[in-house]
Amino acid sequence: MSSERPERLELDGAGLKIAVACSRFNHEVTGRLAAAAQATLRRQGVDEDKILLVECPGAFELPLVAARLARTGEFDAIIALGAVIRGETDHYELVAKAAAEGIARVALDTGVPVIFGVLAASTKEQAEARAGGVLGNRGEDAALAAIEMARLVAELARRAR
Ligand code: INI
Repeated sequence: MSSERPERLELDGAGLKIAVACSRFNHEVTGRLAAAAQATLRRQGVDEDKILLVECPGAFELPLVAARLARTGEFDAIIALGAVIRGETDHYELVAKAAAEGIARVALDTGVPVIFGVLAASTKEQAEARAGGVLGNRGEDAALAAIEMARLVAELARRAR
């Protein structure tokens, strides 16, 4: 667990339904993000059968997958996981920007929390450090953020009634 934000261990996932959208590009990294996200959801009380894992080719495709999942109306939150690693070209920048902007847009357009769990790193080593290495696992952070946002959005909707 990284120390970038305070831990919310009391977060209760019971009764929530959460989708994990995970891109396969750099799968050695994204597989670890997805495993940690799913394990954290279960640890926080989300039922195994209320967790849906969906894979897609790369981080660029995550916004569309998240949008489709959000529009089913079935999920309390969606976790988008990917790893964008700088290569020799500007492709990295384009993919990272499209993923970040697209994921933010899906959340705002649908009202369903979509958690940004896409690592952007200069090297594979940097990405690995954040996928179960010395800097924690962003998949775990993303799962906690998903539960927190699912609860918060539900509470805000109740208050608005
Ligand atoms: N996709 C990633 O998830 N990470 C990367 O680092 C990456 N790079 O660097 O190319 C990447 N490219 C593929 C992209 O996400 C799409 O899958 C592809 O362009 C097809 O639309």
